[in-house]
Amino acid sequence: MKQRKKQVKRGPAPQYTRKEPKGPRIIASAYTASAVRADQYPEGDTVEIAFLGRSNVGKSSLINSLCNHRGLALVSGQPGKTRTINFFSITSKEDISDTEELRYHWFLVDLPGYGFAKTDKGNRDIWSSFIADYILHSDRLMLLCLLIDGRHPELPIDQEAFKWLTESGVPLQIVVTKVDKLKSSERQRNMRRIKELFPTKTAPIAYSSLNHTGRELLLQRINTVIVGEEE
Ligand SMILES: Nc1nc2c(ncn2[C@@H]2O[C@H](COP(=O)(O)OP(=O)(O)O)[C@@H](O)[C@H]2O)c(=O)[nH]1
Ligand SMILES: [Mg+2]
Repeated sequence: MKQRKKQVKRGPAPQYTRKEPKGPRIIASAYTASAVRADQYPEGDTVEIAFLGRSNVGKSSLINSLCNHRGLALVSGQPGKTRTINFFSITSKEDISDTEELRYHWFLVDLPGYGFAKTDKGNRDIWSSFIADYILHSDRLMLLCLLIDGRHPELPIDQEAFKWLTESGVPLQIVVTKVDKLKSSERQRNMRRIKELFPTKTAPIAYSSLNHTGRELLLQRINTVIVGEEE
């Protein structure tokens, strides 16, 4: 008996599009300049988002994770090596519909880590004066991300830095690093503690450069600032 061929109804062909993350994302990043004085800052009116934290807090790793660019900022076992302000030119994009996207150009500013230079004198500055100069005088600085190690919420040097920054009036975002190293209960406890010790307008963002936890949240926050949607 001749077998009747089963008729197979085909649905629409699958769309082989590359799945992209939701929200704004960085599509280009490149080192642009290093500076220790104001006359070495890049010229123009490009807005800046700066990153600051204790040496070894995980700042370089976070910058590489955020930009999805391995090796952009140097990840180093030698804390305190980077002693200049480094500017990275960034292009980020945001889809506003299936056919329209917006692109933003900004500088990511990598500030030298503090808490490294030790002197015998009691009145040691927590960071070099050129970092303070930059924070106080850059009128293009829209947001400073202060990085706090998730394992060490209570370091006096971070609290000193926070106090100084709060008094300077710069808009702050606390980013809690290395959260993959914490057990869930410890992570919750430390996040709560950091929220108490470092009160800011927006909640601290938990970040892991190992698995990119927090990346979308931080990119969203940066985008809000760049677009000027914050009051
Ligand atoms: N497990 C883990 N390790 C990290 C993370 N971020 C940084 N590290 C490690 O912490 C050390 C210091 O990181 P680095 O990015 O150089 O810190 P920086 O001195 O603040 O720039 C390096 O050994 C990194 O591999 C993270 O999110 N998770
Ligand atoms: Mg570094």
